This record gives sequence, C-alpha cells and structure tokens, in this order.
Amino acid sequence: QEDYKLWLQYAKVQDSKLATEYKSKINGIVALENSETIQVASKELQLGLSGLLDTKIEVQQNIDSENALIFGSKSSLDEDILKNLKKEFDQINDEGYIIKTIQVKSKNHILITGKTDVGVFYGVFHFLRLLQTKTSIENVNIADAPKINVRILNHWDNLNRTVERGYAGFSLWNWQKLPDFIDQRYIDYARANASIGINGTVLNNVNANALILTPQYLEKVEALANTFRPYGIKVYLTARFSAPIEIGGLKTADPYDAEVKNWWKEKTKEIYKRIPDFGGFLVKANSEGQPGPQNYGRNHVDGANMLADAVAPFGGIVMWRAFVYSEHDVDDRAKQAYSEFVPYDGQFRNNVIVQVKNGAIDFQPREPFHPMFGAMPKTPLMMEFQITQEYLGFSTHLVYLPKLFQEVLKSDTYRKGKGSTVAKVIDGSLDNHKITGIAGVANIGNDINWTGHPFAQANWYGFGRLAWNPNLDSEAIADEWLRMTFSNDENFVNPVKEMLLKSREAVVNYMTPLGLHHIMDTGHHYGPGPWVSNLSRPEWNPVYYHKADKNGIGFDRSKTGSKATTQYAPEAAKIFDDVKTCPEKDLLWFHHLSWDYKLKNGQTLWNGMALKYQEGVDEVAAMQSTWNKMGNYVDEHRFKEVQMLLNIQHKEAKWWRDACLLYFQQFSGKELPKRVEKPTQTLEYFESLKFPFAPGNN
Ligand code: BDP
Repeated sequence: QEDYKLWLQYAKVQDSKLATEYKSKINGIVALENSETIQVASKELQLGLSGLLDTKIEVQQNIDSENALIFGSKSSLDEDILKNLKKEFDQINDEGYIIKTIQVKSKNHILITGKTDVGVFYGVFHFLRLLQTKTSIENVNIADAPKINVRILNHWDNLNRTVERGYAGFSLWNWQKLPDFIDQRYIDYARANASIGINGTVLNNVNANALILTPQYLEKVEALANTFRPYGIKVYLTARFSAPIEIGGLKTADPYDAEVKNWWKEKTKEIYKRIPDFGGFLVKANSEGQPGPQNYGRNHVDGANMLADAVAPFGGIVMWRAFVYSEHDVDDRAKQAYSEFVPYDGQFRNNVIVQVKNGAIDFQPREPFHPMFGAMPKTPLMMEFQITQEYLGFSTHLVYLPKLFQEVLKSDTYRKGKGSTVAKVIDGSLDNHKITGIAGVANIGNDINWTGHPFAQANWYGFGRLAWNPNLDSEAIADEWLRMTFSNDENFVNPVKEMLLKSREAVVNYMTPLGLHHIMDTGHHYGPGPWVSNLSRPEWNPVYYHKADKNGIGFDRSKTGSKATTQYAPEAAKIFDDVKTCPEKDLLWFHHLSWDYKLKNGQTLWNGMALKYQEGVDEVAAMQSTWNKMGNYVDEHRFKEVQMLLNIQHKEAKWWRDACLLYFQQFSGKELPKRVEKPTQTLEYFESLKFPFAPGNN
C-alpha cells in the first residue's frame, strides 16, 4: 500500500527526458566495501533505482564500463580518486557525504563517498532524492554534512504498547515477540529514519517504567539495537530515577548514596555489554509526578551528573529534560524552567545535554521561543519539538509542522547580539559546544500509514530534515516531501505545497489566535475548553492562561505583569514588553489588553480576534477545495482518506471558533463582526461535549 512506503515510494520517473539521462548515467552500481551498512545502502539503491528507472540495475564487482555509480567510504578509495577530493573531505564531518561526477581512466562515473559508511548511506539517500525530485545528475557535485550531532526521536511508548499522546495506533515495539521476532516494520522504520539522517531513538516514554532496565527487557532492546545499527541509529532509553528502588532492591535512589551510584554504574555496564554503542539516557525528573533528585533534597545537577558519570566511560550521554513546573509559587508557569535551570549553568558534566521544549509552556500551536535558549552559554541545550500533535488536532487535522519548527529555529535570542538565533544555540555554534542535539516526540505508531494522517508523515520527514540542517527552508522541505510521497506533477505540487505552508497558521487561527494558548479541554487536550477552571492546580486551567474578563484578555508577562520578559536578553525583552513592538502573533501571550485595543489593521481586539477565528475556518475550507481537485494525481486510497480528514478538520475548526467566541463574548459583551458566521449551537452545548475515547491520554 502506498501510504506505508512513506516518502520512499520510488515511483517510476515520468519525465522521459530525465529518465533517459538517469539511465545513461547509471549503467551499474559498484560497492567498494561489504560492511553491513554498505550492504543495506546497496539494497536501498537497487530498490530505489529499479522503481524509479523501472529496470533492474546490475551490481558490478569492478568499474569496468563507463557511468558506474560507485559508493564506499574514504578508506576504500584509490589514491588517484582521493587526491581530487581533498577539498570536499575537508568540508564534511564523520556523518557527511560527497556525491560527485569523477573521471577514472578518463571515463565518467558518479561517486558517493564519506568518511564513514553511514555517511555513504546518507549520500545514497540524497542521491535517490535527486531522482525522486526530478533533479539532473549531470556533473553532480554535492558535499553535505549534518549540523547537529544527536538527531533523535523520542517515543513516548509504554511497555503495554499504548503511546502517550500517540494518535497512530499502538507502539511499534512488540515486546512480547522480541527478541526473536524482528518485524519488517523495524527495518522500514530504520530505513525511513536513515533517509532523513535521524541517528538515534529513545524507545520508551519519558514517564518511565523501570522494567525496561531489567535483563528481560534489555535482551529485547538489544535486538532492536542490532536491527537499527546498520542504519546508523543508536538506541537510548529513559531512566526512571527511582529504578534502584523499584528493580534494584535498594532503600533509596538518593544520588549521593554510594550504593545508588554503584547501582547505576553496574546497570550501565550491563547495558553496554549488550549494546556497545548504546546512546545513553533521557530523564524526566521531578516533573509531573516523576521521581527525581529533589525527592532527596538534591538538585538537577546532582541527578544528571550521577548518571553522566555512569555512562561516561562508554561514551554515553545524558539528556536531562528541563520540562519542570512546580505546583507551588505559580505566579507564572512560563518562568519556572528558566528559574530552576539557569542558575546551574556550568555545573553539569560535559556529557550532559539539557533538553528544552521549544516554548516555555507546552507544545502549543504557537509559543514564543523558550527563554532558556541562549541563557545557559556554558551548558549544551538541545531542542525538544513535538511531532505528534497533542495540541494541534491529533492525527485528524492537517498541520505542516516544519513551519512551526522553522519559526522557532529562526527566532533571535539576541544573547550575543543580533542574529543569535535559536538554531545557532542548538547547533552549538553560538557558544562553541561539542555535543549538540535535537529531539522530536514521535508521531509514529503501528497504523498502516505510520502516522495516522497521511500528511503527518511530512512532520516526521520535516523534523529529520531540519535536524540535519536547522537552516533548511520549510518550503523546500514541503516541495521535496510532496514529490517523493505523491507526485512530481507541478499541477499537484504547487497548490498542495501552498496548502501545506498555510496549514499551520490556519490551526493557530481557529484554535489560539493572537498569542492565546492552553485553552484546550482537560486531559486529552482535544477540542476547545477555554471555560475550564475546576482543576486542582491553577496552572492546569485554561482560565489561568487567557485571563479573560470584562476589561480584556491575555496574560501580562511584561514588566508590568509577571515579568517573564526579563528572562529574555534585554533586546528581545524590550520588543516583547512594548505592545507596539510585540509581534501581534504573540500579543496575548505577553499582554493583557482591553477588548477595544486597536490592532495594527485598525480593528478592535475583539473584532480582530473573531475575524482570525473565521479566517482559520475559511483556510480549512480552502484546503478542502484544493484537495478536492487532486484526485487525478493521487491514489484513490490516500485521496479519500485526506478528503475525509479535511472534512472533520473543517467541522472541528468551526467547533473551535464557535466555542471560543461564544465563551469570550460573555466578557467582551460585543457583537460578532459581520464577516463571522453565526454559531449554530449554544455555549452550554459546547461545554457539555465529552470525549471518553480520546487516544494517547494514559
Ligand atoms: C505534556 C504531555 C504529557 C507529557 C509531558 C512531558 O501532556 O503527557 O508527559 O508533556 O513532556 O505535553 O513530559
């Protein structure tokens, strides 16, 4: 089925001129080595080329004819080839690659090489992408390398195969059948990840279960690690801080306790004995009920450094999450992670990297960049994006997330003057860090199409591409994804690309325009719930975030309010503090404003907000009409699926608009502007809706 194959469809090249060019340049393929990685690269090339060129390409032992596609790592190259590649090799790191037309004995060939076999493999995928996206391979000359070292998926998968915030079925990991049964899915998962340069995977939920660290499970983890290794993917696990008690029989998990330290050292040794290239641990500690060092009067540094010392002898790392907010002292939840972590700058071991969500609250449709980025120059920080759409309509709504990712990566922290972007913080270039990382909370499950919504595949793809190079443009990524996944026909690519690029703003508009946030319903986070005010912790309630009353709406985080803006560099703080310079997209994130406040377009805040909600609904209608014209370019199955999903999205966009506007209207006391459709139900009706079957909420 097409949707299982993701962006690796390898459909026959339709353009006959190009097909002729490709065939003439690829007479046969020659592997210079025989490692496991080169073998899977060779298999991928054969699969890809046989589909794209609709003919079997011979595997040759030697370069005897002209126009061979030669691939192998640097160490396998002859001196006369090598001497012409010095400049290119200088440009790339260990995971980079070179794709170049070369001459051997005055005959032309295409060479794919790199410093390591995995680099070569990435080059193979890039080469296939050229053919998948209609690019000429006449005189190719490409040298590329990843800008971030740890490019990793975080699976929030539980051992019972439910997936926290997962909307694409159950976990891929079949713990019952492992280690002996290796599902083809694991291999296809690895291929898909390798094709976009993802080189790590955390198999289990950050709300961790210590059982994963028992020998019974480690045996299964080992089998997965062995499966993924040829594809350049390292396995990581979450470490439950209380594991020494739960599975180690100790009385405490205090990081100062000698027995506890020793337990982790021994446990780590045991893991590395099975998995010599084990990546390390991801830890959620003292957050939302998870145990951590604070249970013993210690702090994040104590906890992280203990684990770091355990993995250091083996080259492992610890990814320590900064997603913390305590229930005490909540004048502003947005300030808590910064307040708790920034004072520790410089105290973490050098194999600890602090993992920070893109914004200070929690994966909202839009958040300003997290103030921690740039604020801890002596500590490497890694980005945590959420690919799964917990707050953006699950796998029912079409939202192209690379737009969101790019917006965050391009944000200027001003920490070292203008141009100190978040991308430069996480690629290590701003503060000269050796370890760099970016994590995406996976949207993958065992649904046939992997991600629930066929278009959610683009978010997995786009995450990987931006992890490789955070400066890539989300539009270019959309272009290549569409071509690889569906069709190269311009009549398809252009309108659907536009639909993708507008989709993120559409969702912001019909859910949380103008900087609103966290106004979704309780628990499952699906659908509107701006009225919710009954939860035990104040900062769990939507009313805490929008603060609507008859005087206005919005959370004042400026210097007249919670002063969260002071956590940004002065230049950024100044921009956010002043309503005149604060970007309107973030207005109600930083300011509480009267309903009559005049927006830049001259509308009052109330009218402007209502019109944004309407705009969001209209944008979804436009997406529907675009898609409805695409039947000729897409297989019937995916065409119909997307059509049905867009219909739901349209219905639910109206639900968001009507529920939010009716609710806020109680405070504004104003009529809806003419261009806004009249709600068809009452506020009471919307408040009464319940979703007992929402997935991912466990
Ligand atoms: C929130 C989710 C929750 C996660 C938590 C986290 O609602 O399920 O456990 O983040 O990131 O977004 O730890």
